[in-house]
Amino acid sequence: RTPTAGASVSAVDDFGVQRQFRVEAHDGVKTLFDAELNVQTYDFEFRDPVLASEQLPGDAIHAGASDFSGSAVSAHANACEVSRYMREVLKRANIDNQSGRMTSSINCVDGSDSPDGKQWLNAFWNGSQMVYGQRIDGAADMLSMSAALDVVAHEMFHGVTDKTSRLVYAQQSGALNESYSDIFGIIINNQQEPDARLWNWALGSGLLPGGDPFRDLSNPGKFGQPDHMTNYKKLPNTRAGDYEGVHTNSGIHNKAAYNMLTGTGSGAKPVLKPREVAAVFYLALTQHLAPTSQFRDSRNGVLSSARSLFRKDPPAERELKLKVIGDAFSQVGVG
Ligand code: ASN
Ligand code: ZN
Repeated sequence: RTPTAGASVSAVDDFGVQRQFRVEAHDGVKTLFDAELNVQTYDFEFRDPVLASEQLPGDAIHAGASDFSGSAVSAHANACEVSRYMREVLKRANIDNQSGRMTSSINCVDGSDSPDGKQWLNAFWNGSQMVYGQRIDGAADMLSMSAALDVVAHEMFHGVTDKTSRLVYAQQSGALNESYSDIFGIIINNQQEPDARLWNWALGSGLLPGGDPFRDLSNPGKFGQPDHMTNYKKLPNTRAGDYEGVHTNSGIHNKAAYNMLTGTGSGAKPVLKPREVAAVFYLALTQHLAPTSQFRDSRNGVLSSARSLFRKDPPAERELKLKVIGDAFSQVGVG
């Protein structure tokens, strides 16, 4: 018997992009598990994870001579990418900050939600792992909701929020919970482009039939979200009301993040680097917010984080950064 060992492999993801990722190899069988990052991906084989009779995460994914499916590659490679961003940029060791296992399940369906019991255009963090549905266009054409890195990062940051501030998933704290996930989703998805004015601000591009995304941080109104407190939607605090519109009112806080990332003061270029914005939001989320925090608390937490992170900057630079942040929130009516 040969011992299990890490191996780097290359395969095509659900968007048709060649990805490199690590697996465990044993006697010619590869398993979708990166032991170094502690990221593992499972197949739920078109069962409904909400049913009491079904047990997540499902089956480990193996490949011999044949390749891994595009859906499996997407979920695994994207989770590994978020793990690396957490480690390298945020100095966080995975979702639990203790290098704990990060688990994803693909091919999940919602039997009650989809007529064929197979198509389920959503993804969620269930309190301990990521769960992904998929789009099915015909017999063989399938796209996992894990294909989009921004969606994967969004779900994984629900895990980070769960382990840190524990923002209650209703009303303003719930909209903050949603917005922090959107913000890290977009920042991680655009990490290769240093100038945020050139970013793709849409979340979930290419996932839905027709390819339309579902939110846009630069233009929340495009998907029916408010971008200012004067248009805060007072939906009922019920499941049907999305708990007072946590996926709607998040647009206000998302737009503040967009303003922060693109704000130039009176200069020619954005004042804050994306990694600086990531750092101040991360510090705010993990150190300054609490379960019942409101939009105003996020503004104060982000400003406090910026004051401590930029304390060694020349005073004029620090003041400019703080002004861009304050203005970003004031422009959406969070004063
Ligand atoms: N995709 C949705 C989200 O992460 C599902 C949910 O948990 N409401 O917000
Ligand atoms: Zn969410």
